[in-house]
Amino acid sequence: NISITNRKIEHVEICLYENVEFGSTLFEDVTLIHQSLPGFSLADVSTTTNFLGKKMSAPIIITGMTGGLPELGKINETIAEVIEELGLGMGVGSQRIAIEKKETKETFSIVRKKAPNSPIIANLGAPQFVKGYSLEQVEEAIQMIEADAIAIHFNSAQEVFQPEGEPNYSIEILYKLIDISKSLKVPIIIKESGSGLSMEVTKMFYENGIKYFDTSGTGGTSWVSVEMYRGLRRNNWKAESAKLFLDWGIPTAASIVEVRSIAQDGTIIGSGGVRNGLEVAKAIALGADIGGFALPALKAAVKGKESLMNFLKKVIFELKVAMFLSGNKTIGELKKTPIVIGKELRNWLDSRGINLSYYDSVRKRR
Ligand code: FMN
Repeated sequence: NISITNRKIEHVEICLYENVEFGSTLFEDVTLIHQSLPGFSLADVSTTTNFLGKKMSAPIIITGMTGGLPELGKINETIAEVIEELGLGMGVGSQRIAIEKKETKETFSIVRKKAPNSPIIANLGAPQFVKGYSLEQVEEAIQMIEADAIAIHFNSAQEVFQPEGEPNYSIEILYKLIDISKSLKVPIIIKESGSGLSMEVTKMFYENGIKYFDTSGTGGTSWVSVEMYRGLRRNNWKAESAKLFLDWGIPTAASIVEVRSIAQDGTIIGSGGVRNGLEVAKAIALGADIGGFALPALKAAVKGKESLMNFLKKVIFELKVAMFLSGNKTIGELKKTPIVIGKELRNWLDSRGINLSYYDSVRKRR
């Protein structure tokens, strides 16, 4: 049986060298309205935002990916240095490895050392809560990096196709997380990992006081595909079925609408296939508070600090241009900006019983 450390290296290697992006975000169905006379100059656009009690220069985070081995700790370190310098935020990858092997803690705690002032998000997997994880492990993960929040990732589609996966997603996870959330000083973020959060799942948590969500919808990294590549290498019979589910899930734009229509007062990270600053602007106009990137940040970070810095500066520039051209000086204004919703996304809303004009008032009321 492959060890958890080898698996992590293989995941990163596959994400870097294979095509792992499938499906659509449906961001192509979101259009911001051009305003010929914005009434201010590009330099006046302000992207500052508050997130988890901290001020950020732009509503952008790198979502949790890695840690657990020296090479992976190095990736965390690079991301931390860059986001601290730019005034953004980040998550770390699943900290299960550091809870089980204490000697790997440093590959996570380096993040807080390099980013003392930025919002940092801890990470554990939902299936661990069926196997005995409780408040103790959650507090350990948070303390390890002095986190401002902890993301609990849901990855049922990955578990199904992972050759050694354990797709056990009993309802006990819900009860445990609600219970744990009541004793924590920082919020729990309910996070998908590429298949998108639905209204139904959002409701389970939101009605019980958990108010942070990370959509991680389809259109970006497909974990079904990552496990398919691993399965093909091992001649695992499940790999063939994985092909059928490569784009399984809720497109990111649809997931943002689903989550916001329930969590009207919640904080939403729009992620999954977000690839540029224009898409961050679209995510926010549609109902998200923050845009999240994983794969493109990994690809840039392995090339070094400057490469990631340049990528994120480009994203911030594109966000500013989208705000300028749509006449929005602040992120607060962007949340209320008019949008046009195209056919497929409109059809998604219709089929899900979300009334378009009702939703328009929901997304703007924030
Ligand atoms: N999500 C987690 O919540 N925990 C993880 O440990 C984790 N590991 C990841 C490792 C890699 C190499 C990548 C690419 C993603 C990982 N993710 C993990 C999922 C991302 O946070 C994100 O939700 C997903 O990749 C979709 O975003 P993207 O399309 O921008 O990559």
